[in-house]
Amino acid sequence: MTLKPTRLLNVFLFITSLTLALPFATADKGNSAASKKSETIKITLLGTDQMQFDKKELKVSKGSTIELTLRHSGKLPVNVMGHNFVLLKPGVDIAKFAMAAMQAKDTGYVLPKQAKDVIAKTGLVGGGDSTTITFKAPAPGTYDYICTFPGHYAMMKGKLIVE
Ligand SMILES: [Cu+2]
Repeated sequence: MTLKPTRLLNVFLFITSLTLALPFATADKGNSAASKKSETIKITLLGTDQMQFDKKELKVSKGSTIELTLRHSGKLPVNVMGHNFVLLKPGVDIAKFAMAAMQAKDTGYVLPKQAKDVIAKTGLVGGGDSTTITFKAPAPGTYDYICTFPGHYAMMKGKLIVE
């Protein structure tokens, strides 16, 4: 009794697929170890019609990637009660920064020259809108975030803690 040609072909294909799968299995292991190191943390921050962020403190682990969604939970339009999220570099004077940013209506209330003081920022959102940004967690420490819509920073600010 001899094997039929189709059967031989099947055996051959089976062995080939095993050989091909092996290197990929090893590569997969490496990838999952790397992805564990740089986990993505999803945060939803609300801005309200009462000129408030719903969170005054955000905690993330070092090395993580932050996916931050800023959602305006109110109804007021962007020109009346617009909100953004601006994460400042350490040592930046919040009041000075916000006063200068007030002039920047055309660029979402952050002057282009202020980019050097900013780690990450969103655009402005009005009632019902949301926007999402992704950025790398900065070095361990505490960072200020504010809304730079004119007059909001005193009420709308919080701390991002990287640990
Ligand atoms: Cu605001």
